[in-house]
Amino acid sequence: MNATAYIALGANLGDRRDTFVRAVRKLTAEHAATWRASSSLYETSAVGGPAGQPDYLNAVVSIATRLPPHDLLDALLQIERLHGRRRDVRHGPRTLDLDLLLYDDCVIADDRLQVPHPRAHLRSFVLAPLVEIAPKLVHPRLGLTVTQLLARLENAEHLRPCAGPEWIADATLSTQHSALST
Ligand code: PH2
Ligand code: MG
Ligand code: MG
Repeated sequence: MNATAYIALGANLGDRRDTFVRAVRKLTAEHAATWRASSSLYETSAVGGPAGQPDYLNAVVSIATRLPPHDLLDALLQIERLHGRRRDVRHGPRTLDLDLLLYDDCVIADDRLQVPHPRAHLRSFVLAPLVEIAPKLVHPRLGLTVTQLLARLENAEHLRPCAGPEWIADATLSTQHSALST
């Protein structure tokens, strides 16, 4: 049975948009996942971490997947590594961050994985794209919709929309092409 998962994408190094496209393409091509929806791309100032970091590109996508949550986490970490992700400085600049935000209405808290993502409800660069694709989605731990959570945010970071949801077309099209050619 397929689960619905919501994944946040973030990057502030390299060709951020191209990285997003290739990451979604990889996830859907190789990891038993089907793309469902994607938000617009937003440019945001870095929150936390060392001062003077480049701006982030942020987005959220939803997928249907047969992977159990921990296997999906492994797939996301593997794709981060493929894009040269290093984990030396907390909240330091990164080529690619793939955060599992929600997995159906599961609540998971173990030493590897926390779902819903523990900071998702605090960050407008996560909530605003999530509201764009699933405004009625309920946060299973807090019992509020993502729209309500976004409205409650104080000091929300400013988001600059910089591409509509069609950025993903490159990723899904290529998945279809590669499916045809194999
Ligand atoms: N991710 C972080 C830390 N800070 N700031 C922005 N604007 N966007 C992010 O995705 C982000 C961040 C840790 O994952
Ligand atoms: Mg993150
Ligand atoms: Mg992360």
